[in-house]
Amino acid sequence: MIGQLEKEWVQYVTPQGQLTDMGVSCWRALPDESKLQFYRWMTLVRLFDRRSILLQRQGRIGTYAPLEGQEAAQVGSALALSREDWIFPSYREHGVQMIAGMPLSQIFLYWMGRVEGCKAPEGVRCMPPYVPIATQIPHAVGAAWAAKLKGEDSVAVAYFGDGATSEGDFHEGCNFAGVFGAPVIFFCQNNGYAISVPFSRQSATKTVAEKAAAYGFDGIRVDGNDILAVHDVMRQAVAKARAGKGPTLIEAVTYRKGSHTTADDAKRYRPETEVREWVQQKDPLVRYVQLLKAEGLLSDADEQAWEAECKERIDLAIREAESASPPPATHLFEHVYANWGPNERRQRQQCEQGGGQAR
Ligand SMILES: Cc1ncc(C[n+]2csc(CCOP(=O)(O)OP(=O)(O)O)c2C)c(N)n1
Repeated sequence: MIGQLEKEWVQYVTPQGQLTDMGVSCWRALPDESKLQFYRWMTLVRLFDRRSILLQRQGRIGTYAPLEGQEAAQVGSALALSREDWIFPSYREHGVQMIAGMPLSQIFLYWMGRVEGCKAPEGVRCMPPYVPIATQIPHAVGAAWAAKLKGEDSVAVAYFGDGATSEGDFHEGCNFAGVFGAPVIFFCQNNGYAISVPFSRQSATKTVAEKAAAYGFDGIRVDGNDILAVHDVMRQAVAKARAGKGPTLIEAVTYRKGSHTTADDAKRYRPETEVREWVQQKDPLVRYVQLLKAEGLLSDADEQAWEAECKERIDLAIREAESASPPPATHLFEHVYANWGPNERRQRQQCEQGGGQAR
């Protein structure tokens, strides 16, 4: 069913790692350092993701949302943004968070259930992960509109999945953005499923991108496993928003290789042949490495050296996150109610009397 969606999209690098006609000029225009940066970030993100799943299995972090398969969509889009842009992620955007400047240790802290994992360092314009589906969309539109009213140059990006397009927040956000010309980018990673619900049960239109027409702005569909194409499409959407030409809806067609979260079993609802095709033939990192090697920009030794460095960075981040002092149990009561009722007051008091330490 995902196969049926693969019509009329932007693709610069084929699954076999070859440049398409459209891809050649984009590739020539990019400096080598940017080409290598794409590879380095995708590798770091993938190794972080694999390690997180191991940590979850060892009971060292809580339920985790894997992203393997979506590295090109996340890295390619995030690298087209600048520090003044506002990012509104869902719970699967660890790659986007890293590029925005969120330290790896803080991303681990988030998955350990720590409030410290939500607060971006000063100057990092990345919101905490939004778990209630699509709620980040109107917030992103609001931030974009505010920037426009203030005469700032920044754009806002809402990251969400195909499932989010069924929520009212998506339609309200798009409608408002279209009417007011807000400098916002709606970046949908269509990974084919909302937990177990396939895209064909999510939408009566064949694509997400075509929905933009109803709101009066551009929608574009891109091979989300092709980092070169994703980056270029996002770069153009950002330039358009900065120039005051309004929003864009980008549909990056991709696939989550693993389960929805570590609490899910995707084997129960996805055909094995479909998974095999995406995993073995369409992987975003494998195809890009093939291209870099064919172009003489990456060797096996470079690859090994970079993977070793990523592992060191990840180890260090885990050590930092695990050495953080335990949170007071009273944190349970923070950031939930503006005004406490008698039950919350009593429970908090009991908690303080009990020593107030979690664990
Ligand atoms: C408002 C709301 N309804 C339901 C849920 C339960 N839920 C968690 S993830 C999810 C599926 C989301 O799918 P999609 O938007 O495609 O993103 P993906 O997980 O595939 O990245 C649902 C329904 C939720 N978190 N929030």
